[in-house]
Amino acid sequence: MSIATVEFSKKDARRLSAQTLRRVRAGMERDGAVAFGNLFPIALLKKLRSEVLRRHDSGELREKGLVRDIGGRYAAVLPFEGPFLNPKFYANPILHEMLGALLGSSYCIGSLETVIAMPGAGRQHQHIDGPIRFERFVRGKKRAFPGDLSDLPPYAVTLCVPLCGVDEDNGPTAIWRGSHRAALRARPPGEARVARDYPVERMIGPLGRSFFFDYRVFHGGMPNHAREPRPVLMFVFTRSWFRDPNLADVYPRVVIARRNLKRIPDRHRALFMLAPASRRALWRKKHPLSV
Ligand SMILES: O=C(O)CCC(=O)C(=O)O
Repeated sequence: MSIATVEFSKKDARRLSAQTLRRVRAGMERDGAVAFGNLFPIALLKKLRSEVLRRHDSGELREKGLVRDIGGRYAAVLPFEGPFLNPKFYANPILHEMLGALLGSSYCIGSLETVIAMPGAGRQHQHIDGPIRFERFVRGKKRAFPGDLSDLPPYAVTLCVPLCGVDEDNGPTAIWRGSHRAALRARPPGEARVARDYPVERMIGPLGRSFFFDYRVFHGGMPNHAREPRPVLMFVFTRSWFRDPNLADVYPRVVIARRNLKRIPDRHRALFMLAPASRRALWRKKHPLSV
């Protein structure tokens, strides 16, 4: 058994079948991850890759968007500009049908990052993204929520889009299949326990393969032994109320200029609700009636 792969065809571009949606939901429930073939056209992926590598090569990504840089692997927020403003990317209808089936009707973009594993990057620690724990602090002691949150439906899903072919050598993302079901226990398992109880799968494949993973699934980047950097996109979608605590000090999490936001069709605008350009600014301008 391994993580399910759904291959999309031209037929799916019109409407996903109920059976495909069921496969996606079942795969996310069972493994906390599902892989896709042909979600995006290769020509678009090549444009996204050029844009990311241009910003990487010029140093601009690190200078302006750096979120973390550990062991030769860095993550940076990307602006919705150039090819990232193409609706075939951010408003891909197949993608949104699947997201609706997982996150309900009111989700939004949580962030758009690229993670670049440089040649020589080491193994990243196993982790989950953005846990919800509902802890309490009572008389100086942290108390975990005693109930079992394992059955919660997903509150955030990442679409990982590798911008190159990924093999065992150049730093695939490893996913511990099914571990999302253990992540929100009152006592979450440690690294050794996860490795013992859940099978690991390295997400390899040619350019064009992408995958969803539940925010709660244990995962981590593997070493890059190749000579080229390995860029992936981490396109995060969250229920509208969720904010990733790991990005607490990152502002903005969603970067889009006001003039570009105006070009986004109305039906997609809510996706960008976390961008500062979408927010109503209060107490900023002098009110006409104030003295
Ligand atoms: O580099 C990867 O494959 C995974 C990156 C990741 O999970 C992270 O940076 O949090």
